[in-house]
Amino acid sequence: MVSIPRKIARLVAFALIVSSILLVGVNTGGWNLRAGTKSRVSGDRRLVFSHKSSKSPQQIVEENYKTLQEILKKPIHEPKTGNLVRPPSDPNRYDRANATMLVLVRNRELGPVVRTIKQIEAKFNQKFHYPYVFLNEEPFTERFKETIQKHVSGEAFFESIDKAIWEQPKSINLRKQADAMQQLETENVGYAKLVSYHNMCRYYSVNFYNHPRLQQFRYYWRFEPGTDYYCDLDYDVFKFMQMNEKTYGFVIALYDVEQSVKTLWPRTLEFLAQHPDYLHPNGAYDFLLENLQNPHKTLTANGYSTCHFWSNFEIADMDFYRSKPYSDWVNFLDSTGGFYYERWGDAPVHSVGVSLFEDRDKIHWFRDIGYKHQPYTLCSNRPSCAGCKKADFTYKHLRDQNCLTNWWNYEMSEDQKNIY
Ligand SMILES: Nc1nc2c(ncn2[C@@H]2O[C@H](COP(=O)(O)OP(=O)(O)O)[C@@H](O)[C@H]2O)c(=O)[nH]1
Ligand SMILES: [Mg+2]
Repeated sequence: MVSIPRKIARLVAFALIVSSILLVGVNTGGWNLRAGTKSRVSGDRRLVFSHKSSKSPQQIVEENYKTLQEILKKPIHEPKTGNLVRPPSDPNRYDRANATMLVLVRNRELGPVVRTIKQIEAKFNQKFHYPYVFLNEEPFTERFKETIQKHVSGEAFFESIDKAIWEQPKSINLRKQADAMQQLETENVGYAKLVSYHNMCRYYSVNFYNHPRLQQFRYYWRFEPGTDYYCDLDYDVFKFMQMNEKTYGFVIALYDVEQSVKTLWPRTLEFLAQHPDYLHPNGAYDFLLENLQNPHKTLTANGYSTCHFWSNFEIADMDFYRSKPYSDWVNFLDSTGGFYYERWGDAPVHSVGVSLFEDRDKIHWFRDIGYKHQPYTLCSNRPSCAGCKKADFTYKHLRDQNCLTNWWNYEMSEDQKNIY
């Protein structure tokens, strides 16, 4: 047995104490939660992470990375659900799911967005002709619209975002915000002082699914300019979500910059104390509470592992965001100003929301979609994936950012693990 370095052991102990204090504060709500067990509802009322390890965080990083590589090296093809909908012979007469491709983008990102659209079309959408929704707080230029039209097979909607919804609320205390942004910058948090980035994170967390154009849609595939898609998809991923009752689909799972989400979890616990009935009995609590691989992150984020699904690719059901638990929660979060006094990202917000309020079996890891957003790539061993290095997640010094193995170890059922 290797002993944990003393400094880290102290941090872990402190984290446990802090989180217990927080938990005691909210455990009067009387909800039932499992604690590290796989039973649906346990008699234990504490929202705690109960897994222990005698290994050091560094050893866990290495072990988890090795596990990730082993998983990715295993040859796979498609989900073995037996109900995959194949490309129609005439996509123009295809009865599509109620779904859209979705991107928030600036006019100046035309080149990178076209590059990504070409890949999405070649791998998937030329076979199905799903529409696209382009969102922007500025009007799209004619050049942007005309160029896009040449590359999309489905209908394109170019939509403005109401400035009153996009911009930061008047209730934000400007002095407090300036001090907080300065502090974040001192801590090297990216985009600390870029208000537009905070607006973007807030918009994708709290507002996008209420955009008038998106009202007509249920599912969306979010993409970003400059991202890469490597694998052919020969089934309708939206119908896959619908027919298999999936709410949220992702490819990459990571830890976050802990200073950006210091109070996201404490605020969430305050909310849960008022709404314990919103919690799903089969939520992905271990994913949210893990503290073994990066204990300093869980400590700084006051009990939240910072693990999240990387939302720059996601396929999800907006009816979930429109439901009372998620929308009440994000409106509460918004009222605290945390999108501006900290730099809460939409990725942790979507991830915490879906992990608390949805059945974890409805969260799907799309192992067959090879994907890259700098600096992370995820590519399985699939013959129809081309151009990506398989089982090579990122640069060596960033391997500790991998949180997918936690998802695999703590949250995936055997059925989920064997779906490919
Ligand atoms: N319209 C608009 N889109 C934005 C703005 N800021 C970011 N985005 C978009 O939001 C997404 C995330 O931004 P990005 O710069 O890629 O953030 P990162 O991936 O976290 O580094 C991308 O699709 C951007 O094009 C903005 O101020 N206006
Ligand atoms: Mg990006």
